[in-house]
Amino acid sequence: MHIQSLTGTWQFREVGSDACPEHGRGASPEHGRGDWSPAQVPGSVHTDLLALDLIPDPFVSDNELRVQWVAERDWEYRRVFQVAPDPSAALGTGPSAALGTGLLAEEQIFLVCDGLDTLAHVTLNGQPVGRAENAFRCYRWDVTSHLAEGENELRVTFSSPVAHIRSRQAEQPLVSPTHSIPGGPHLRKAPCQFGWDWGPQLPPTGIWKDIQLEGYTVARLDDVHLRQHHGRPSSPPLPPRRGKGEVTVSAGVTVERWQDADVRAVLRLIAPDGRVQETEITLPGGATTGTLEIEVADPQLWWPNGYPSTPSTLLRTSLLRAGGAQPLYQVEIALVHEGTICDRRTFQLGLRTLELRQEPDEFGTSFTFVVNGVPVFAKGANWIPADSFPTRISDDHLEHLIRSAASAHMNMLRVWGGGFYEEERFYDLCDRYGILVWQDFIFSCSVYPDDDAFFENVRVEAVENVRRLRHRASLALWCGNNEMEWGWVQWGWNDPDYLRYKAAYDQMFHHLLPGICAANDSDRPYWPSSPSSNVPFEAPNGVRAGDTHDWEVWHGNRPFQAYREHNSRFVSEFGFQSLPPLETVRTYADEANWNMTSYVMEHHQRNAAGNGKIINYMTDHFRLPRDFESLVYLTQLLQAECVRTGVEYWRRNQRCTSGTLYWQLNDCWPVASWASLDYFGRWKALHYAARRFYAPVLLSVEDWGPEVALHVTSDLTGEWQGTARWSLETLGGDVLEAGEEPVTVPALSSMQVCELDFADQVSAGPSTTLGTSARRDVVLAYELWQGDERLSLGVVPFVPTKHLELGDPELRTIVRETDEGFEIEVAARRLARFVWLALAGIEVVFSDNYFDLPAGRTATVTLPVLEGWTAERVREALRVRSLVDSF
Ligand code: BMA
Repeated sequence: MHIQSLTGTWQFREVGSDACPEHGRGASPEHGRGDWSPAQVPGSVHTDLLALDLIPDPFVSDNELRVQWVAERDWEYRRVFQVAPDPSAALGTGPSAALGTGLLAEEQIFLVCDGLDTLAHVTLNGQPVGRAENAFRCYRWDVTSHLAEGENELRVTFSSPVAHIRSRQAEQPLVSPTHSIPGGPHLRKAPCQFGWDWGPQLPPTGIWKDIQLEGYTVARLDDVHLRQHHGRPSSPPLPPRRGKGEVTVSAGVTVERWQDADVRAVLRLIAPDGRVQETEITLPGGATTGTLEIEVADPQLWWPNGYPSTPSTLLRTSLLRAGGAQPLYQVEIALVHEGTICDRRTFQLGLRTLELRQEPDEFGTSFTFVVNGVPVFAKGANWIPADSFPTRISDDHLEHLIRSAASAHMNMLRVWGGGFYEEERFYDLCDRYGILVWQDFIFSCSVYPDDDAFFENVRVEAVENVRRLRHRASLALWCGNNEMEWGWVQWGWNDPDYLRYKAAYDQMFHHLLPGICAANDSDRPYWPSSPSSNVPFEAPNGVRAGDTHDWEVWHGNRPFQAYREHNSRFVSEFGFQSLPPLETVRTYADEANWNMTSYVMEHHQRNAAGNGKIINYMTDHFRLPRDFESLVYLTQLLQAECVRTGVEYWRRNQRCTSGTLYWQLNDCWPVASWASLDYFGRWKALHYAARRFYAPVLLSVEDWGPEVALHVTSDLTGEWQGTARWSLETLGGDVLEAGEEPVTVPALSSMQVCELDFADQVSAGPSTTLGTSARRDVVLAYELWQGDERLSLGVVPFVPTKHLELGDPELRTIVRETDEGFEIEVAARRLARFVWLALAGIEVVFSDNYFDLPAGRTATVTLPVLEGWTAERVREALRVRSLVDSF
């Protein structure tokens, strides 16, 4: 086997219809048509033009509108490369020359394009090689007869995705989301790139994944199916296992052959501690399939983040996690012929069992992920593409996002169907950090074509992606699409003209895709749509079975408390928008536009009426802000409070509900949105709140006016014991009544600790001890303790926060340097709501932020080591504010 990578520096130019006979259309001449310029592969036209300063940054101001032409034109990429004549005659010393050495000596040479986005026509040395029309497929073309010794020229011509969907849409109008360029469903390309209610209309064009030449002579590995069998008899051909806890890894290999020679398939398993186990089989001449298996010595199980955990691990994980810690095995499969490796693949494997438990119960039918026999409450969020131009997402940024999810105690992300199947590095990180992946197939909020060619295109895409990802420990579920079953049932798509598309929907999501999953990944559950009840077209968003998207709050304008009327089995979407942090706003709007209703701020808000909704909810909760920075802060508090209200309720209600994935984790550009991490990865208030409301042991308060109930919810796999303390106190700290309760919570459960009725003290009527004005000066403060460690601290007011008589809390801080970084102690003389810490001149993630601090309490916040920083410098740079400073 020889591989010659073709990634790196290419050239590109704009072309006219003549250059792209397959999908061609005209292009106007003013943007350097005809001139070749340097390009990067993987990359895109937008990022290449940006690098050359030929377009303004589309994420700044309303520049998006100024670069619309880019996706409306056709573009051509070319690369001239050398291929060495034979193994003994390497050309030069450059990396590509060295890699190319020997390629021509192989009998079969393929051009392998892992991702072409999207409508591409490929030629090698002027001869057509192939066409691509699906950004989610890998294209593999035989170029043996096209490749020449010495210089070769590869050209990839892309026709405009926008022109394509426009003309297809004119012929065959299909439903697509209101915020998108109409017609997106006609093209197998990330739907949100045509625009979404949080995303710009900037569909990229280009070679967006690896591209390489692969040469073989004897055989290659066509497919490898890794499976694991845990401590139970498995179906033949695997022999029964001896006892519980034993794990066998099997690898089904399929080989493509050009010679009938005997080949050996070798399976190597490298344990997390480096121990190697190896086995092999011989595939005699002509044989194309075989199965290898290894019984894993002392198997170490993979677990979702936070599992299994006990009270002692709880205290250790309360620190910000520095890196993933899941035990991962490396698997290597090699195909060997006469001592030479013909082909080789490597995989990262986590050992675990996984099941989606759906059993009848008093609430309907359960929907619970069970890993290694332990029912897991899914805590997480929805994942969207991390950049409108995905090829520029750095490894560090991607890891920051996944690590941030894990730091907030998340154990599941849903790769939403409006983006794309993610790259290997995404799943590598999810494996490492213990993040389960709910994987949608890429269909969202639309009606899709029903013709055979479209179905065949999707079939190949689905088989490829299922086979690519099925070995992943993190992969928990295949889901047909986003919100399309709901669309058919409730969004008025049932027009008689559309019946044929409904039949196609039924065929695609209830037959074709589940069939592909069953045939290629029978170890993983398939779910028809999100949301769905699993009974076609029956109550897709119903609360008795399956998952739900709860948009009553936000889209339906209902108050936050309305979540408590929604007894879902699994909430896979719900959420609330906020503005991104000021530093992020600064990247797209200059100070003159720092106003919620300015043109630029509205341009960076894609949900019609979104800003109005935020202000509307704000008037329910907070006083109107004194300046723009305070506005940003308040929008983030609202978002955090909203999602907290939902999650705390559903975690309390975990006998019924088995998971919450809020909408959405991240952003693809700087914008007002539902994300808790903004485009740059900055933590909004919601992300800090998630770190509290997703904590393994949670004290939450069910508040219905003067009556409240304290609950403790535990995800620990063992019993938890501790103490809940509460006090009814004035904002200045005078305690009116206080109490404490010892708490013992059984594993994986939630329980009410106590019910408190403060009607005599705080009800609105005239007979109360405290009059109306006093209710504005009193809160319930609560704390949860494990031994002498305080796990959480919070407050519940009895009036809307806007009516609290907050005064200056006189916040005082002490900064200390520690072995692990810095420690900041914050103390309040009066109640401080939503204490907000920042360091001027540096971006940091604190261990906690935007938290409540009742009078007389101290909170300790930690910071990692900051290169070149001393305690003195932290002290000087520290900014501490709270709610009272916002109005
Ligand atoms: C959900 C998602 C997205 C959308 C979000 C916010 O329904 O599936 O389509 O962006 O709501 O409206």
